[in-house]
Amino acid sequence: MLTRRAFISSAVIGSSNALLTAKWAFGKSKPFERSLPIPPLIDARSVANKIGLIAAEGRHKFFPNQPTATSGYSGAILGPTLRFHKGDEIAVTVENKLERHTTVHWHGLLIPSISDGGPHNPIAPGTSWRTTLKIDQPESTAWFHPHPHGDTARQVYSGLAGMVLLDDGSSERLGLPRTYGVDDIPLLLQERQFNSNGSLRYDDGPQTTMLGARGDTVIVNGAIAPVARVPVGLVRLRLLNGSNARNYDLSFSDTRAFHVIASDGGYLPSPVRRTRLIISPGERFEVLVDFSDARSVILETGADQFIPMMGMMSGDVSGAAQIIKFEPDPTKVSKVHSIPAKLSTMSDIGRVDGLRRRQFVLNDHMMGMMGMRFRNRGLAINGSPYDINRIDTTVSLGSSEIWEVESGMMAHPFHIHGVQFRILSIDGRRPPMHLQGYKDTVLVLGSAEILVPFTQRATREHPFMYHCHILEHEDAGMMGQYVAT
Ligand SMILES: [Cu+2]
Repeated sequence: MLTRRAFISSAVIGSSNALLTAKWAFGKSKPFERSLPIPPLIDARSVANKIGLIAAEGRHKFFPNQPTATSGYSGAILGPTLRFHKGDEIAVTVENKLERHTTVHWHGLLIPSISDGGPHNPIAPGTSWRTTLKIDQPESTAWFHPHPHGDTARQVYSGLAGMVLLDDGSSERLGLPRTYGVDDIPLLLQERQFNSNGSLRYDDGPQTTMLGARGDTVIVNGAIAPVARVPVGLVRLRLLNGSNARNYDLSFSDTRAFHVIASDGGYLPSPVRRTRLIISPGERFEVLVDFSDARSVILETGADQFIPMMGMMSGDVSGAAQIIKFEPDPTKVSKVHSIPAKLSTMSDIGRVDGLRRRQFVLNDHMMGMMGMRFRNRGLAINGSPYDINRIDTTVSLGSSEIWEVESGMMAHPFHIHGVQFRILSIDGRRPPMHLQGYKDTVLVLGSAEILVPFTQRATREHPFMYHCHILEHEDAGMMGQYVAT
């Protein structure tokens, strides 16, 4: 088990000054023993663009000799990584062998809502769902996960999630690392809590609804404290935060810099040098890390500084942690040693005056409970908790709008289905460079203005969702529905 610094207590959570000094003081080092599991890759073209997934329960070994009950797609936990090529049509069949309804949402894909697995496309236990995904968007890292009405958090927590690599040939053209699992490594980050018998612990109480399910253990591709043997040279990490609620504040133990090359929707115009990177639930970033010095290094996270204070945290959760160790292996030949100066020709945002503006206020529990601002209690958007039978917003297909999103007391990762947007401002200021590319999820603490092009059809029968990607918030009502016709 990962140990945590004992002094991260509810008293310091929320106090950024205390966190800044406390952030780097780790407890005893972790036993990085287990090799990083790499989910099997299915290149859709190698199977005639026909993909079959089976959602089922399984048993996965987080701990030696102590299997844990989990769920996965065609395996005990998580799913295969799927590579889809631009221009192809992928026929997907999902068989539900779970004992509850599920769906499969293609997070980040630009597909019509009828093809997507939102709450309106449930798959009953023992049945199958067929869909066709027409891939027509830039190369990027997306993912898939359940999105059933009211049951998303538990299903993702139990292990249902997988990565999608959209491929348009750019990696080859740009000379980026692209050998899956060798120098192009998927890192699906999640936070879990375990009972002493090794079973996954999920508390049902109001604290979980309020703050989302959190834990004291970070898992990477389903493994605790793994070690990745990487080539001596440049390596690409595809970071996906698949946690229910936890934000990671990533950096390397030797404070080395790395380059962010892509956000949710694809490549940035040019690499952005960083030493820290915050990634919230639902977000993806691709980074290039230079292991040419052949030195081992650990990817770490600071404590989640976006948890509200008020002493609500019980236990030592979402604290600073060491996540994964990288051990460069001189016998692995690295093909890539230089970072391209230019990655994409992303268009300027252009004129935004005259565009329709809408406001979305994310009402969180604390305000609702105190009855300070809204009539209804609990989690909602613009005062209305999610109703599967109510359309909240209607946009015109082909138009662009500016959405102004305002948080409540805590930070919420706001996600919109079926779009890739651009962030115009965060709290009135231009976003940092690595957040200026295409996004489908933005962490909002305060306010954000986003420019959203609606290119995918969503009907009344199959509306798209917009919601907080803290999965317990989504399940409890911080979600709305929009139609694009
Ligand atoms: Cu939220």
